[in-house]
Amino acid sequence: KKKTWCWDRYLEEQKAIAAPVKLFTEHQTFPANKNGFKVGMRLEGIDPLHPSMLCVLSVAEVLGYRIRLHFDGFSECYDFWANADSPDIHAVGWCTMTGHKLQPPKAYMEDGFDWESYLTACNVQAAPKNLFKNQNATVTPSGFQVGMKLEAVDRKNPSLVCVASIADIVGNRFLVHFDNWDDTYDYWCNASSPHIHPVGWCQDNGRPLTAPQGCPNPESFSWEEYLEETGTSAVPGHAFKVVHFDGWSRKFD
Ligand code: MLY
Repeated sequence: KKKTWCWDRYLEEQKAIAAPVKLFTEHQTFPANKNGFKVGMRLEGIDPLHPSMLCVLSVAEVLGYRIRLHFDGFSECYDFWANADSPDIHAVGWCTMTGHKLQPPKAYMEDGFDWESYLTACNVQAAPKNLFKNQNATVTPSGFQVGMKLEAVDRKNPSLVCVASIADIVGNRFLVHFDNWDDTYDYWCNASSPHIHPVGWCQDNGRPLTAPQGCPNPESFSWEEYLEETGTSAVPGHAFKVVHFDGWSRKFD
């Protein structure tokens, strides 16, 4: 007779112990509705597959400290899970307040969308502002400005370090975008991310730098020329918070 799998026997066989429950925060332990989000509430949030876009979302499911978010008007197959304190979600009105474009529900793509009439028409509630824990991270990382260039790991192709730009800044995080690539490669990180480096890092470390897509001579890419051509500047070296080893160039500081 086939025995069913169970933790006790598995741990015994593996001569392993379970990580003690006390190591976990209460949010990581057992499902209990410890967050105030309720199914049906509306909010604004980053699309994980297009991190440059903020979209109209609704809470589809609540499980412990996790919430399943749904893109209004789109298939459930795009739903995703987030922690209730995720920095990727914001209260209704946040986009307008911060000058971000909000991607409306599918049916509202053509005609104008506004939250007030939408909430009334659908007879639904906006998630109350006090549920969003991330709104006080307002300290802008010093030195980073939208449009500045850097060298960044392509997290979908982690062996590549590529020519990238700062595409957006929110609180202490910024959006890394790869020059001439679509936004599906974009990611949000902060100044202490291990995935980002100052202009000149690849050269100083004898590693190949992936030039922008469509660059006529990717082999002979030169930062000096590229910055000049695009009228942009490099993120200053001192803005990066990752520990730099002795001997790494600071020529762009
Ligand atoms: N093999 C992939 C590599 C894409 C790399 C994109 N990075 C640089 C943002 C392709 O050519 O589609």
